[in-house]
Amino acid sequence: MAINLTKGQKIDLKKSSGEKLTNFCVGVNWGAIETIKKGFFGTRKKIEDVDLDLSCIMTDTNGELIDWIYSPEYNGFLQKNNFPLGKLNSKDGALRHSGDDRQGDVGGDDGLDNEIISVNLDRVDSNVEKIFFFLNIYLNQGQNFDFSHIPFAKIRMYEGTPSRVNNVHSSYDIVTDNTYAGKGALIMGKLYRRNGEWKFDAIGEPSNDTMFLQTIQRILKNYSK
Ligand SMILES: [Ca+2]
Ligand SMILES: [Ca+2]
Repeated sequence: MAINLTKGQKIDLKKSSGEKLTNFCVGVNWGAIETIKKGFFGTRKKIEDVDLDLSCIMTDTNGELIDWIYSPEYNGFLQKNNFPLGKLNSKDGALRHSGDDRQGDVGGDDGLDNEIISVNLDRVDSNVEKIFFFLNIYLNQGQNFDFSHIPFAKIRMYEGTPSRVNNVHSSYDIVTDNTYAGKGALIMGKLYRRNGEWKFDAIGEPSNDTMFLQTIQRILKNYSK
């Protein structure tokens, strides 16, 4: 049975068989906003793209940023402002992002996650103490919505690949939780080492950050030390 995560819940990374869970995916599944417009010539469907960005950062025992995964789509801006450029793989090769999805599912839930970070805990650099996962809505010009407007948005940890879900370990539903209404960013949770084992803490802190750089600052200030 998959665990329904709640804010602040700490869980062991164990399979139902009791074995350690070391290879898994952290994925987010969401839909575009589809509305039916009634007009003089009948009804038509309006589709508004929803660009969620799943990212993560890694910190060391001092809480300092030592690695990151976020979209290279923002590199023009990042370069101009002297921030580290976006990339889809961690330096140690332990975490890999499936790539940027800028629309969300159209025509209903396809059952697959739109952005996925694959994790192999056995390959994580020994200097990495914590791995934080977070989610931001990227709003194009003229767009104005928050988590509560998205038809569905679910985060889960599962065994499998970006295109195949074998076994769901845990999940949480963003849009049906009132905590996330009016918010466009979310610190989902962290993987952390404790006595030689990896554990997961479902932080679940929403915010109004309009860019992922603000969310990174928030994590480094409040959670990484
Ligand atoms: Ca995206
Ligand atoms: Ca999907």
